[in-house]
Amino acid sequence: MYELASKLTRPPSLSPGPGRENHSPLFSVRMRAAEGGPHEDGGRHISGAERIVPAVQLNPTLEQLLKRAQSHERGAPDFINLRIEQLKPEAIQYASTLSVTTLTVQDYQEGRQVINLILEELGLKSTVGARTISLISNKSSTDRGLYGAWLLDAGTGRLLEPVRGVRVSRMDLAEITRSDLAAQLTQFGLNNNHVLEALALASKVMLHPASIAEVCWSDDPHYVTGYVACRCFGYLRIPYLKPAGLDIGGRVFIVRATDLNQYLHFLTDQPVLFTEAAPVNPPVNWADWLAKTRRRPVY
Ligand code: WAQ
Ligand code: MG
Repeated sequence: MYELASKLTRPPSLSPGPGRENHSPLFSVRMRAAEGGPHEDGGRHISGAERIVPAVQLNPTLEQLLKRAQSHERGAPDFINLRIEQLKPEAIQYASTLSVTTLTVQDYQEGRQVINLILEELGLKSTVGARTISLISNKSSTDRGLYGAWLLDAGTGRLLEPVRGVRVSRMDLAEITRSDLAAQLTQFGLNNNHVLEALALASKVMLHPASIAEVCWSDDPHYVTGYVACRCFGYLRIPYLKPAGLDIGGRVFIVRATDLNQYLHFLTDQPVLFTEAAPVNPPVNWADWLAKTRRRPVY
């Protein structure tokens, strides 16, 4: 009786969609691991992950994340931070992931060139693309503590604070979305954690109107695929963005002028659960894709 009454009185705008009919509390679970001490003391980043799960999933999730931290190809961490926080139900934002398209390229030099071309399609100056690529590829030993993303001002091409990088946090795929995406990605042999997690991260970043584009490639030595993401073209995977074996990767968010504190708060604190998945498209040669794409200057 009580259940029924509460359902009838819930305003229509708050009615649960797919993946959110379960009202048990959700928890943000975060893991970050480093070698040579904590990140903030200059430790070298090994691994990090973000999950949002119901209480019954806490134990298995913690076990998975601990195992991941301890079996990473980047090395053996001597610092592992695991953090659990219950989320307020009304604070959670529900959203759809970006569509996924793989643009095939021959090698990483061509891949980086394609990033430049896509950023120019968005109306960005060519210096912005060049700066973005040089920031990630020249990530240096003085950036040892950097385990987040750089913010690059689209207008001035300058780095915004915090120079040490911002960590996007409190986002995950709902179970229904994870299985939907897994089924779609499997068709193209792409069903792996790197793709699922990067897609959740990029989709969260693009929910904020100040985000124009994100460029990323992995710091895992043998994961050479990266992406450029934006609202209009979605998540564009590029199979080669660095030579194999290199442990340098990173993220740059290209942003328009905005209230920086509010932007950082959204990226780090706003919980976002993806309860819908946009399509995963078949791979396409980058030049064919570009020829069919209408220029979308958003900046
Ligand atoms: N927030 C901000 N920056 C982050 C975060 C985060 N939560 N996680 C990682 N980074 C930054 C950090 O500087 C890392 O060094 C860098 O990104 C790379 O992180 O479609 O695996 O976790 O096939 O190594 C992309 C392609 C994979 C996936 C990206 O990144 C696909 C990847 P990694
Ligand atoms: Mg990594």
